[in-house]
Amino acid sequence: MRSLEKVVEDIKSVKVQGAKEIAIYSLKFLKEFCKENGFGLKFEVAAKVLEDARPTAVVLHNCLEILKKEKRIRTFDKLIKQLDKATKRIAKNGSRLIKSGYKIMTHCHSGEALAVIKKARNEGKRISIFATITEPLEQGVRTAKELAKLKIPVTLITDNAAGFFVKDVDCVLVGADAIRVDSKELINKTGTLLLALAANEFKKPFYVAANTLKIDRRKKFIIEERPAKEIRQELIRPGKLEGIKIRNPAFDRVPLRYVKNIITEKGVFKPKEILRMR
Ligand code: RUB
Repeated sequence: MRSLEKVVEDIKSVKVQGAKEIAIYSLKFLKEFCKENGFGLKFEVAAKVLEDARPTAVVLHNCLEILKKEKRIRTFDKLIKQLDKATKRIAKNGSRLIKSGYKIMTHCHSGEALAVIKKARNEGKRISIFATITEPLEQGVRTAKELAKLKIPVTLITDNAAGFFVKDVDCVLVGADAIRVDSKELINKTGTLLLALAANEFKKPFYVAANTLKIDRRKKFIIEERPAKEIRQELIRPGKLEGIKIRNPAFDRVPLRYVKNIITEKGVFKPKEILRMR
């Protein structure tokens, strides 16, 4: 069994990334941990450490709430299965929005958004993708590589060029770390807000692929700020930026009015329908 420290390190360093994958990776670890240690204080501490590793995404939190109530080992498998099944349904539901010939813009690396793209392609639709590099960690390159491997035509662009190219696409499709009920916001990788604004300006549908465990009713909510050292190394070498403060938030807050539809495992919904979901 991997140590808790190693699992946390894999998550913090973004070796494991994307809200769903982070939740599944943590659940797999906690399942083995609970087999040895039960659901007592040790579990609570380990769960909290994992939740705090990437505190913005809500899936793991929602899964832990269920586990704390049910306190059963088989709940881990149930939740992992539920998340994987949700992705398949999201793919199917989302693909209905994608027509053959569509150009789609995406941002960062979202397993759920990618599942929609892959499904559309598997259904024989001719589609092509614009993927933003996604500064500073360049997760969009991973997206582009994954698509290229599947022979899905993909163009990699800088984040700054998203506004330039958005007028040429048919829709924008991104994932979600959380859908905040109280503030009526989509939370996703930094850069998502500017993309949503640009898409709305050019009247391009802005779609979000998100399972319903991403609905976020937490009272306490923080946007993770990541270390300055993730910003280009040549810029932050000692002496280069003296007297300059660097900030590196990991996620954007996007008002849901900019989102046309949220694609979930239960169907495709308007944001206000998601907010009413129990
Ligand atoms: C990833 C990101 C993804 C969401 C959804 O950010 O913003 O769009 O997490 O991913 P990071 P998924 O790389 O910082 O984790 O659809 O895979 O749950």
